[in-house]
Amino acid sequence: MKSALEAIRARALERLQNADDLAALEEARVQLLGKKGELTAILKTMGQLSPEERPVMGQMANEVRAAIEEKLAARGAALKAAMAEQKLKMETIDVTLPGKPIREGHRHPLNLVLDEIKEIFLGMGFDVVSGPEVELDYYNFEALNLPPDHPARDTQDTFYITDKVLLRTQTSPVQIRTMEQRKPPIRIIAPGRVYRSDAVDATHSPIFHQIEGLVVDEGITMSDLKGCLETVIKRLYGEDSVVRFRPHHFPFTEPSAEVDVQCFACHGKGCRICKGEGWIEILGCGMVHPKVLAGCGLDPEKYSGFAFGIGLERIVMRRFAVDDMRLFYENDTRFLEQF
Ligand code: 2U9
Repeated sequence: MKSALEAIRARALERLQNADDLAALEEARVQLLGKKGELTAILKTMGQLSPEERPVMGQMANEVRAAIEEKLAARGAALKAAMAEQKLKMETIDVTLPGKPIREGHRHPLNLVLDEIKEIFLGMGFDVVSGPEVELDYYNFEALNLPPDHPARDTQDTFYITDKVLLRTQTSPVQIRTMEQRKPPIRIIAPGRVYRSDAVDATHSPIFHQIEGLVVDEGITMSDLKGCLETVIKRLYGEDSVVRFRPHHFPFTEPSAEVDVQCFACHGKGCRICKGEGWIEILGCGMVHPKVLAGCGLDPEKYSGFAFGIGLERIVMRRFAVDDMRLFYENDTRFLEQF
């Protein structure tokens, strides 16, 4: 029996040493120490021993059990430590590895300049307002003193949806709607998309953007118009810009003017950038026609105002020396990521 116990101890210790995970160790524990285990089986035969041998063998069996239990605990602890170390190794982050570059988005050049212009006007006490792109003929033309036979109303230039409904050709209807809704003083800009039935080329698009503005109050004069627009242009193009007002005609303003800024490349001498003119046209403007005020329920004897219109694409093309308007709409990231 002694040699049998010794053999059990030797086999058990070897088996435990070779158990290479916790499941194998648990299986070994059940088989070695459990009710159906070898040690239990041998203890059951103790009754056959002589009374002198019994305590000796009993003590030895206990020693074998203690040795197995000790080995189980030690092997279990070793396996757990190895697992923890393995887990730590797997979770190690190499902070010296180069990161994955994140592709940064870019502001669209039209929005970049529009936001700059909005900031300038907001700083001067203007509100930014918007209105529908699908408009009534009344707001787009009639209320702006464009008679039914005016060339701008030509179906060649305007996208008509029905006789009375169209895609707005300017953002002016927003100003008409504002005058119907608000009492003076009114100081607003109306930026937005407008539509004209033009063929696409480097300088034309059937959809483009305007920023129009309107100021109405008692006692507004041409001096207010000049002072306001000159200030805006100097904020946009630099305080040393030279600005000139040139007489013009619009049906919705009287008098009307176009505003030029002296070419910053040649200082008025004429060059490639200003196409030999020495001046670059920035916007159109004028004193709101009395008929337009009256049509919106404002007494032209009491109120006066000025209005202006800026074509956003043209301004942005010049700012960034873009020579083809189509680049703004094609969403080619090689173009857009330059801004
Ligand atoms: C109301 C009264 C008057 C808006 C104006 C212009 C002059 C103008 C052009 C600029 C370039 C159109 O985009 S463009 O082709 N616009 O020159 N716009 S005055 O006048 C108004 C607007 C609303 C009630």
